[in-house]
Formats: sequence, C-alpha cells, structure tokens
Amino acid sequence: SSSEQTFIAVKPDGVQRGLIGPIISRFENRGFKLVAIKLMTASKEHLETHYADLSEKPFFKGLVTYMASGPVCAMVWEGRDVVKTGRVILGATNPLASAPGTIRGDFAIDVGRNVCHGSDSVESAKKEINLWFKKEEVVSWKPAQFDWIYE
Ligand code: YYY
Ligand code: MG
Repeated sequence: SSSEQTFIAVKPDGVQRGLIGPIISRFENRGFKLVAIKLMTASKEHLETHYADLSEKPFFKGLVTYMASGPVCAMVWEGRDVVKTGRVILGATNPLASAPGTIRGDFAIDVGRNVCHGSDSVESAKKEINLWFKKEEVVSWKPAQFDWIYE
C-alpha cells in the first residue's frame, strides 16, 4: 500500500560530508513522502539495540563507535514499496559493489563509511521506527502531488 514506511538515516559521515540534502532529494524526487525527521547523536546503547542482529559480527564494536561519533539524520519515509525501493536507492552494503546512481555507489567507498542506513524489511522498519521515533513525531499528511504520483 502507499502507506508503507521505512526508516532511513544519514550516518555521521554523511552528515559531516553535507549529504543530508542530496539523500533527502533522492527520496523526494522519487515521489516518497517524508513523515518524520530529526538530527540526533545516538548513544552507544541505542545503537547496540538498533544493530542487535549484528552483535556477534567482528565489525560490531567499530560500527557502533562510528555511528555514535556524531549526529545522524534519522527519517521515516512513506510510500508504495518504500522499504525495498529505499534499499535500491541506497545501493549495496559495500559501496564498491553499488551501482552508480545509487547513494552508496555515488558517494562512498568503504563499507564502514557507507553514509546511509535503510531498513531491510517491513518488520525491521517497524522496529526501527519505534526505536528512533515517538508516535507523535511521525506526521500524517497528504502532499498536494499525491494524486500525480499514484494512479
Ligand atoms: O543493511 P546494510 O546497512 O546494508 O548492511 P548490514 O549487513 O545490516 O550491516 C550494517 C552496517 O554494518 C553496514 O551498513 C556497514 C557495517 N558493516 C561493516 O562495517 N562491515 C561489514 N562487513 C558489513 C557491514
Ligand atoms: Mg541492515
């Protein structure tokens, strides 16, 4: 449905490199709707919860340190198939394997500095949105262009 939601974040490297605007533009230009956004420096505890599934990985500690090193721009985007399509817009986890035209394929090189995060399933999107945002921070609104984007 056109009300599917995903959690997208510009990571600390993306924020420092001035990529909030370009990343937002890719989702806006596609026709997706921004329903929540905030800049926050996340605690290690918060990030350990966010990345709980990866806690056994060798890169986990470095990942949490990097993600806690500065502000991230946390967002919720809404639209038809936005979880899967958001991952396509982001590109592959390893930027060197990401196609040009994707965010990681255009703006990043190393896997540990891949500038953005996107939920990998509708189920994890729900968990991540609940972790990063209070209910009242997610805004319900209808863009004027809605009927020009959806048939
Ligand atoms: O969902 P996605 O971000 O594309 O990849 P995940 O497998 O969930 O890993 C999360 C995060 O961990 C990834 O964006 C970079 C980092 N990472 C890493 O530093 N080294 C790896 N070999 C794999 C992932
Ligand atoms: Mg992931």
